[in-house]
Amino acid sequence: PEFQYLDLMTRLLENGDRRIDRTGVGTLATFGAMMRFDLSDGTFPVYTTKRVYWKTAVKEMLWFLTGQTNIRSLLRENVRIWSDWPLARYRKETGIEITQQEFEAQVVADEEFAEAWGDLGPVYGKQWRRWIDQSGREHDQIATIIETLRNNPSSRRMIFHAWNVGELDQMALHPCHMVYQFYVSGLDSGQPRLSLMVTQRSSDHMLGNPFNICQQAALLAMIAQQVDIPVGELVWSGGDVHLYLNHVDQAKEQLTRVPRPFPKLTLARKPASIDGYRIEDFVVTGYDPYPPIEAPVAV
Ligand code: THF
Repeated sequence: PEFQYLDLMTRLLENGDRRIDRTGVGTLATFGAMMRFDLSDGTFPVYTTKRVYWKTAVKEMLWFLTGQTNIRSLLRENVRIWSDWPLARYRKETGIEITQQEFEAQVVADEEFAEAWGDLGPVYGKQWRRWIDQSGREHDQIATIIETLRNNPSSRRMIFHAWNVGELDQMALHPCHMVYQFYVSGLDSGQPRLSLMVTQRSSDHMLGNPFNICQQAALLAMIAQQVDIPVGELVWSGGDVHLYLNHVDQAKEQLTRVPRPFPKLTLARKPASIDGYRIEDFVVTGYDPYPPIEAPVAV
């Protein structure tokens, strides 16, 4: 189960470096942490000590994979985790007092409004599928990974990256999970396993990490299925790992709970390409979480 996650939470509570962050909320932080999840038996690392809305997290991953950067397509899937940033910008630039719900309704109803106010700039999806280099050429980094896994699986260059330096200032938020690196073990023994290491520069331990871990496991499952290599490990590496000060009580509550076994993931069918997955394809069994814990997101 999720002892690594809970241990890291304890470390933040007991020894976290108290600091003021970009959002002004304040955090308890540590620098440099790693968690490893063996997923080779079908384990899906959805934490159990609070209910994690894994479908929302996987829908976000599917949205990244479409290459889209507008919250409109997320809202149509009822995913509201990215609304705070465009909403803050709208309020600031127009001075109009509007509730989150009203703003979201208008983004869904009005395409022009969505184009003007719902776009997050060249965030994850754009960089993953349509990174533009200095000559103007587009790079589909996901397609390249899949091709390399099929043709040269011992490559040390199976990486995709979202930290496009020249475009950072146009992004609503700089990428948190930045580098995705793939590795195939067991090639010589004929028992290959596909692993993924994610390097994350900044990690909100209470809200973001539970989402990120399960969506990264979902990505690994999809790519493994596409290239016909069984899943190995998810290795997660964090830079500034932090607990927001307004999540401390929630963290203490969560630490009183004894974790249960992780659920299992199976993919219901094999789509023709990485672009063919839908949320219905993710079949999760044996998820038995404790109740949700509400925590406000720092914008
Ligand atoms: N900014 C901050 N401060 N924390 C983050 O986790 C974060 N992200 C994304 C971008 N910026 C971030 C947004 N991802 C929730 C979950 C993930 C988010 C943002 C918010 C959240 O509020 N989750 C609640 C409710 C879920 C729901 O309503 O469906 C939860 O209890 O899990 C890290 O990628």
